[in-house]
Amino acid sequence: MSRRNKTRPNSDPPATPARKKSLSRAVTILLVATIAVLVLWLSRPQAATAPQAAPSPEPNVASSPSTPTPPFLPTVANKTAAPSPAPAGMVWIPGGEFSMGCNAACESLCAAPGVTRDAQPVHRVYVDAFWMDQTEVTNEQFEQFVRATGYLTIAEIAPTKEEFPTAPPENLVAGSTLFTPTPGPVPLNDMFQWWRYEKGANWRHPTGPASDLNGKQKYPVVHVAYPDAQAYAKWAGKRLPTEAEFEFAARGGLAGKIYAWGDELKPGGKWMANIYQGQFPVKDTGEDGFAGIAPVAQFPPNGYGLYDVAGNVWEWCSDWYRPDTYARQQLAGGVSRNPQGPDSPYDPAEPTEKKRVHRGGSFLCTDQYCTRYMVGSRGKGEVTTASNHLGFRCVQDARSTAPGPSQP
Ligand SMILES: [Ca+2]
Ligand SMILES: [Cu+2]
Repeated sequence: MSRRNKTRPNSDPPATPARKKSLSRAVTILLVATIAVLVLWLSRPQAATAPQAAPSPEPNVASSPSTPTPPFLPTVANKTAAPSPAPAGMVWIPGGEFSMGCNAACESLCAAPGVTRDAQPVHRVYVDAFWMDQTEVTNEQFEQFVRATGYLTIAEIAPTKEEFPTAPPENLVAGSTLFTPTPGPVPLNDMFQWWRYEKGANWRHPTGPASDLNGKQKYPVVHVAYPDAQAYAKWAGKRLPTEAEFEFAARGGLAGKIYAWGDELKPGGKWMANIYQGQFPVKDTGEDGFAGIAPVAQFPPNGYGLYDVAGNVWEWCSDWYRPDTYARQQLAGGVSRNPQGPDSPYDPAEPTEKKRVHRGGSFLCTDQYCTRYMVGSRGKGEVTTASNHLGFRCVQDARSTAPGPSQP
């Protein structure tokens, strides 16, 4: 229910408060709650007898040698060849067994303490083979869907008094969340300094009512809430990826690397993803070639031929978000097969919000604040909340390879 109460996009910053007035408090609550959850996990009887401990409640896992960190093991990809020619714009992801998550190496790179803690511990996961869109869904692809169906996204529909009885009437306007640079340096503890609810912002008007899609056909579609992404996927004969599918695919056959391409942020001095340079959130210097969002596929693809699995825009996954999902899987033991996520959402920072997983990070990710362009890290967002740095891509099961109508 957060989108009308001056929501913010729930992903890029480390915390996910949806309401402005509770923001700073929520950040504090998030940190405290995250630690509390970990403490609770450790105090569970199962945890005490588990062969491998749940994530440490210590503030700094990296510097705590007594905490066993499960190692990354090699990725064992299936050998099965693609059963048919690839549907247009999709690549074959062979599936297989891999080590999913982040270890202390991710944590130590992030300037926002604890932000990647929900991606621990590293645990073993198996996913079946599938097809995956090579790129994020673009404006021109989304437009085909809207033309064919007349679909209206959530950001285009004014909310009603019935839905939000306590919202002041002036807030009951269609719109979405928009990043706006600050005039000067600000403390990074209040993300409402750079996020605002923009009346009239939606996928056709990505930076507000005065903006349009001219020249942006190949840019990822943004301002899509979860049901919007789902509706597109269904129309295209596809579905949204699970979080495990996304990570298996994003790792591109590598194992335990910090980034989708390796362990070095800029191999040979070359930027590998559209992220943020310059002082956040004042000025994006665009050193990687793009200040702000970029057209899809401007950086080298990963090992499976996927573009922009890091940076550019966050991408919806189908799993509900919980910070302890991996800890639970670890405690269950063995290899987690085709995990679909928990049965219900829970984010201690905003316990009433229903959030699903975001993956990949965005053009706003920076080591000054949020390094979740790292391949094992996780994001999250309330399902009706969209923003100008959140998009999606689809997958298709190996057995149903009928090409959807959306791929020209
Ligand atoms: Ca950039
Ligand atoms: Cu980020």
